[in-house]
Amino acid sequence: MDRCAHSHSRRSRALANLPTVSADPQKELPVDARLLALVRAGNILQSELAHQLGLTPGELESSLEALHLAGFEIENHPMRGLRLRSSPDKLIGDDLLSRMQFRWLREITVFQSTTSTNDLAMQRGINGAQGPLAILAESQTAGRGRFGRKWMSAPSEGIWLSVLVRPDIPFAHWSRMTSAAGLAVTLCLEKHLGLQPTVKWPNDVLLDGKKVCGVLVETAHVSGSPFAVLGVGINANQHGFPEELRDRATSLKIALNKTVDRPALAAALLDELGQSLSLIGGSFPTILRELERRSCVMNRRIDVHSLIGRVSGTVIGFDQEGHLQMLLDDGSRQIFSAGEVTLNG
Ligand code: BT5
Repeated sequence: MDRCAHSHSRRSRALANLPTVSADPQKELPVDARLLALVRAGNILQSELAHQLGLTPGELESSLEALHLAGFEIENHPMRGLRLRSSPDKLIGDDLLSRMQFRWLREITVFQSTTSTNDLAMQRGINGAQGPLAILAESQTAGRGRFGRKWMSAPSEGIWLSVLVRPDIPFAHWSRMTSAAGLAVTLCLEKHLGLQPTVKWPNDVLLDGKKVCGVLVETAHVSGSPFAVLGVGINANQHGFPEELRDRATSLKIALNKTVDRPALAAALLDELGQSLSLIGGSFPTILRELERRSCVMNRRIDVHSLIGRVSGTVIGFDQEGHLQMLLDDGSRQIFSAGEVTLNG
């Protein structure tokens, strides 16, 4: 049974009690998201804050109280006014909204625990949700990768999220979303954390040759209406991995030797995903160019394991859909739309 996050708050409209927050570009942001954005931006007098939010002093007090209960430290200086001093290491919809620059999602839902955020987003798509919407979870009990493989989702140490989208481009181009998501993660880690990740086709983001992120794009058609669920898992604050993953997996904390601010990272990632997804139509060559620069398989000798078996060769590029172009050892050229890559040499 899925449990929604942060059900300890006192008021009905408290950020913690409502797992789903509206980010609909047509509507104003929820009041707690606007409040957080204002007190994060710098000091603001309580009266000015109430005025900007359209709240009575009593309503503002109760908002501040709810945020305090949710773990936000907002200091109130008698002269300078209110300022956000710290926020909790929890993923909270209003907090994410308050940090995002782009309003491209209609809603964000955060679950404390679920089977898989991809399952939930799939279900929303099947039920007819238009999206775009994002579903995050602090913990997944059945996180999955491709081909039904298991994705280890350490509770409260990663970013486990899925986005439901119905891209306005021909279905034949939808596989571009895997490339778009890989680039979004990579740019996010570069810009936000100063890291230099590489992308291992088709769906891994690596740091120091180890996997820090996996992408799982799933599509479905219901009543003739297709949708896609774009699942992204980022290892953020794990300080180690079980034996079977130790030599293949890493986390941002391991790479940086410090704890990562997950809410800030999640918001930056959602922004980057929105930007990348907006380029999968006519601007897809831009994504490809950026990906090629960051690809750890480009011009490399690799083995590809796919439906046709295992072949060896050299990567010569990516085609206009982001598929892998290879020069095989027998001199022939081949394009792969899916498969598992092993680097050689
Ligand atoms: C992937 O599959 O890399 C896609 C992972 C997508 C996970 C996200 S989390 C949010 C959303 N909800 C879900 O249920 N899934 C998505 P694949 O390329 O098949 O890689 C799976 C393999 O990666 C496993 O067989 C392990 O070897 C390895 N692995 C498992 N957990 C890992 C982790 N936390 N970090 C690094 N490697 C891992």
